[in-house]
Amino acid sequence: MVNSLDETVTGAEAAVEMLKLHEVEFIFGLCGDTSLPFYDALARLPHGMRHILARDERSAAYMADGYARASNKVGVCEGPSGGGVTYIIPGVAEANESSVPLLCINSDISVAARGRYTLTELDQGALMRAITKWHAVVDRSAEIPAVFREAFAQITSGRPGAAHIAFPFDVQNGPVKRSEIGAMPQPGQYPAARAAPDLAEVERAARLLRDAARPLFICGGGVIVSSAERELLELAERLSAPVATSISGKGSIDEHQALAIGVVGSNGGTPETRALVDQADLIFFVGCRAGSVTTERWRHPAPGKAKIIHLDIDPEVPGTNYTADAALVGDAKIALEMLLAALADLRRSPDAARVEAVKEQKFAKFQALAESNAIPIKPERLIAEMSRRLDADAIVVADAGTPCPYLSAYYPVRSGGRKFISNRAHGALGYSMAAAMGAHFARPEVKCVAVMGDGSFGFTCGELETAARYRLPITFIVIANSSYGWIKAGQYHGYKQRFYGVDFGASDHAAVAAAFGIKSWHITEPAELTKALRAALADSGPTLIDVVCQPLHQAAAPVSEWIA
Ligand SMILES: Cc1ncc(C[n+]2csc(CCOP(=O)(O)OP(=O)(O)O)c2C)c(N)n1
Repeated sequence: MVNSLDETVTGAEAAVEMLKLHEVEFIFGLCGDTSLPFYDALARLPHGMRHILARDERSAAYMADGYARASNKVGVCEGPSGGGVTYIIPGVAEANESSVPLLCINSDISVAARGRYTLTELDQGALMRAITKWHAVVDRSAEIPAVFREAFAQITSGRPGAAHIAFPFDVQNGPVKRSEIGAMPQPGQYPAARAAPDLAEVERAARLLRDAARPLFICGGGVIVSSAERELLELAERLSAPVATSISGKGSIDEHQALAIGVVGSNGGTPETRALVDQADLIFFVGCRAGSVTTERWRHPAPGKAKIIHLDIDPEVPGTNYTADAALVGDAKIALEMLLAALADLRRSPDAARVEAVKEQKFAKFQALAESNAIPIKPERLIAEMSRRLDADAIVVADAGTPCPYLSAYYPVRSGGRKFISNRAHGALGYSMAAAMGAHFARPEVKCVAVMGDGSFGFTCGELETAARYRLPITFIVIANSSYGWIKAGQYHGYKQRFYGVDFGASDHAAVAAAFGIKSWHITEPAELTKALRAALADSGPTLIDVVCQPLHQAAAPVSEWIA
């Protein structure tokens, strides 16, 4: 008789069980020879997970990334060995640097076939070491349960990030004891464990906040990851402190709130929002790395001018770019709760009028351009139309180029879950289409919109087939200017208009979408925008609007290097 404790399953079956036990709902991926046992286990077992077949491993990883950002759960992607690994890299690197919990599994050649010029052989561990928080090459099937437990623990604790598992073909067929398969409590959720900052630092920070005359918050993605929006607003209101965000932090505060400034920095910040940063005598960075874009290359705020409080889950962050007068290492929600307790008696008289005046000034300039009937269509006109037409709970995903600065600056979002997503670690072109698909699977009840330049479209348009196959009700908006406009604008403003290697031909992106069976509009006149957007957003399937827009170098983009 078989002792049930000795009962075994295959490595592939164990992997499927481990994913299910970690409450995985979707696996975004692309098939390959070395993945056949894994796919067969997915086909046979009653796991309830849905496999979403992508047309490029890069997209599979971006889908998992978009899913994770929109759901606060782990995103899972998979691909085969060799090219499946090299093609999946951009999505893994972006998620890792953007603190998004992503688990990437690549199947691999058999352990027994290593070193014999085997097709698709590649040192996956060496490749992934540089772009993940944690990685493992599973050499023995018995290790599978522990490897998966550790992968989930690593990416959902501390600063979230990406994990990679290389899963050899023969290991997928090897034995795993059923008794070893199991998950820790709260599997697949993040943050998995919330760490509190040192109490003495909280008290130091509270004293600094009490003493500051004009404190200002700059929030990064950490506020949303930690779901600390309520605590942030309460503390800001008590201090009457303006709240700015980085691009990744957009949505930390409802941008319609009186104290919300919006995005600051070189991409999406404006001279008006910069002035508020410069006026502050204390900057409180919350879940924000104070990187080059948010701080305009560490010039705003100017080092040494204002006092700095830096709160982050990653102990390496405070002190890296600004000397901190108080450094809080811990979860944003817990740290802000502790500060609220330490400042329980504090009530500053409201100072929202100063922020309101600045916002009015910023939006007055925008509005004047948004009303323009000029051809080609001004980006402002499109963004204003989107703000009018989209529901407050819609999720907008923005690629680099025109979409990112314009939406960051002029598309105000509400708080409560991520409503604006952009790949700000690398800003690699061709992210938004696939990431919006991932966001849709996370939040099927809300409208997801991807906004991309025509450069980005060229990177990713094969994925329109996926949107058509699953009939995803996503609206794709292409801002067409027949150039790598962001770089062209750099040449215009910084290199005396010597344009070099930045222009490409005009394509009919609506016709491309139509060829995939997607309803589409090609728009050249401002007056056509309203009707097209209304119809596209109301449609139950995928839609694409191709908008021929004013080139970025001629536009009044909220990009500080060009404004200067
Ligand atoms: C993969 C990748 N290669 C190069 C770049 C550098 N880059 C940043 S913006 C940009 C131009 C974007 O062109 P497009 O998508 O057409 O948008 P536009 O700027 O014209 O609005 C380029 C090439 C990048 N971000 N990603």
